[in-house]
Amino acid sequence: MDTGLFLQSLEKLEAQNKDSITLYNEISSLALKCAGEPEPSTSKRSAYYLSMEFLIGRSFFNNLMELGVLEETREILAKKGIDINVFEEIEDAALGNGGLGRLAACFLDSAAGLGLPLYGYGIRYKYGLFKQAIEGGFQVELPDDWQRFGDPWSIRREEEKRLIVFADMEVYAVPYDMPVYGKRTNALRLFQAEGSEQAEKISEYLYPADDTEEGKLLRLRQEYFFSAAAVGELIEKHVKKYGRNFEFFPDFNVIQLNDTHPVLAVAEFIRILTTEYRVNFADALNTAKKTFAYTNHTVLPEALEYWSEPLIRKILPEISNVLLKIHLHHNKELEALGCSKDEISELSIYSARGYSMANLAVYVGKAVNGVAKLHTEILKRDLFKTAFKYYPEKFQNKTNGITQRRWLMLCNPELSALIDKRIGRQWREDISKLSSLNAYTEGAADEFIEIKKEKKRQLFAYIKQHEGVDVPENFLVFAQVKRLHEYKRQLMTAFAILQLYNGLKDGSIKGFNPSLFIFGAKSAPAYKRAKGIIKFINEIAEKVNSDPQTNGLLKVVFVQNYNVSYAEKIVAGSDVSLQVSTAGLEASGTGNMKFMMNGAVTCGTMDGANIEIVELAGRENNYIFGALVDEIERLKADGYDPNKQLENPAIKRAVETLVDGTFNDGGTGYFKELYDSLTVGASWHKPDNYFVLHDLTGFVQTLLKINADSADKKAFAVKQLANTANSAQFSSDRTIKEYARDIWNI
Ligand code: 26V
Repeated sequence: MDTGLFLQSLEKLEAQNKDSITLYNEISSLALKCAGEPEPSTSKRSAYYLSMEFLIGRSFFNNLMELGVLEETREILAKKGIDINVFEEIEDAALGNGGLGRLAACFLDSAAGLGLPLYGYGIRYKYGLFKQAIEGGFQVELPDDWQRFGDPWSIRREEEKRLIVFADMEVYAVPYDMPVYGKRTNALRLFQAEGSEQAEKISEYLYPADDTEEGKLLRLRQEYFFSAAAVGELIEKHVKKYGRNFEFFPDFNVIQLNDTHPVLAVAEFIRILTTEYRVNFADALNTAKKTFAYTNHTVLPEALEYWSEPLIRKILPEISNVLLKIHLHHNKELEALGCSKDEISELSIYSARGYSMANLAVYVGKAVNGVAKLHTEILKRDLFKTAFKYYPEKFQNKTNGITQRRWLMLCNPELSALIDKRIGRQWREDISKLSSLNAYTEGAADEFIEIKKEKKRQLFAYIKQHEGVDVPENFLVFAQVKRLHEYKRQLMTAFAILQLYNGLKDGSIKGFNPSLFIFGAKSAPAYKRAKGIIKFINEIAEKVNSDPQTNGLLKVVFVQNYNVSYAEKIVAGSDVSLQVSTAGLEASGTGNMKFMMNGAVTCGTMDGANIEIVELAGRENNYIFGALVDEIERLKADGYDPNKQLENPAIKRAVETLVDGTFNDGGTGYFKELYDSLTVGASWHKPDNYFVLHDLTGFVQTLLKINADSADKKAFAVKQLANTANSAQFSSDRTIKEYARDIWNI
């Protein structure tokens, strides 16, 4: 970065009579110019991260921070009479749904921060994840036209566009590079589809509904589109530099598949080698096996991808041929390994359900990793049990992480300054140093309390402005912010709040400290139950917040349009992080890590990375409840009957509000359906599939325990600070170092 040039030019910048969007674009463009182009890799091997989603959030503040000019920019603008915070109106780039996409963004940040050559490849969606409004308690989806403010952080590479060929159309993939700043400048390369009107549809929307034939086809086109563009480009670069010596390709390139969405890259790779360069199939497959690695992000069966053969054949006949060849080759290999018939059909890439992207990824991937210790164990024990039997050497764990630059330094400069004061600034370069803070959890507690108060003030002001809800400063803050899904059990939190409310009203709960529950979540547009849960929470919020008998003690707010920027405020201003998924189902979670780093205690189940969080920060500094994985498995085997739980009057009272007229779902039938899902089940699942009622009582008791413990402000702050002090392990710097060492060899 030419800092001098940037600051000089900024001083000279004419700011009068310009609106904030114009200024935003001018300052960003200036920074981009002064920072210089993304650097080509100087190390032998580079890693490429293929992902359908990159949830980068707002670039402006983060990039200026990474470039080391955020504070100076703030000051220069202030002299001109401009508050830098006006740029908070600039939209987030929400090119992702949740954890998987945000993880990809954190990884890019960490690799650049560590000076490692990692490049992202994805899709430049015209519309990111929908913007959510809450109207009458219901989720309303609005298009997210994120580029309407301009896109000053992207560089269009017209000359590097590639033609992607489908049987029925040809599409240009035009790269846009977003620089990723750190110790070195890497790039996120997003492809935009251009050509005919039909072609452009490919990069129009993130995750188009895939419940129609048309939607599925579009999704398949998206997956192939960016995978083929990425792989085509890497092969072309290799040939230009090293000729057709593809056996050396893996010496220079490693491709990480972020879940199965980019797995067609494998088939495209083999297609190009065998048809365009006449490499024989077995050699091409062998090269692929040394090039690709696969990360699994969920064990939920409904999220595992299968592509029907006729669908693939219809638009990608050559890919279909390659897939069939891989499948046959694989089967032969399995026979040679001595697999039984059943094992072969289990591992098969092709079956009656179509092509299994996961089986293909496991077969070709040189490494297969889960995203937290428990998750990886479940992969080995359950989902990929047989594959693990035959290819144990492939399986690895890589516990997720988050970048401390955005999730601590940027969103919580106050806490960062406290850390500087106590342990010096080295942690900013080497996050492992953060553990020295353990010596000051007592000594710095008072100061921490003041900082938490300030972060709450900031959060409450924002909530007041955006949701119109007033929260007094003394409230303890519980937050559950994440995608809306039954397995994450926002519904359980809703019932727990009702139990607290009932207890406060009938006087059975005494000495309760004022508490706020924050929810933030988007539901997939077609996911009826999730939408019902949003409405239910909003009905509860309305009742609780308007009850003068209790609203000095208990408040509930569902924030609209939860996104990266909102998250930055919520993680810094909360006291308690709610991570209450059914054990075994949350692969890792990464929100849990953000809260921990900002000094919130975790109230959660033994699931995903929660296990590692309490292992490191101490069980005594967190609040664990609920059934363990084994117990869930036993309950399933023994026949769990949630109706027994309804014999408990407190549970019954909370649950029956779904059907007893207490709340109104506006005639949608949402609430009755939720009630039925818990009590009678549906054709595709048993009642209370996620054990909400089973864990509810323990959850309420734990919430009350936290509430009581929080009365001793100092002791509680010590617990919170212990979480910050032990959070270095959850930096994505650590995760990226592990990928670089164990999988990428960069
Ligand atoms: C996708 C779908 C789509 C169909 C309906 C049900 C369903 C449920 C879950 C998913 C998620 C797919 C992958 C994913 O986003 N996994 C998340 O990855 C994060 C980063 O590794 C991890 O922290 C989260 O625990 C995991 O849910």
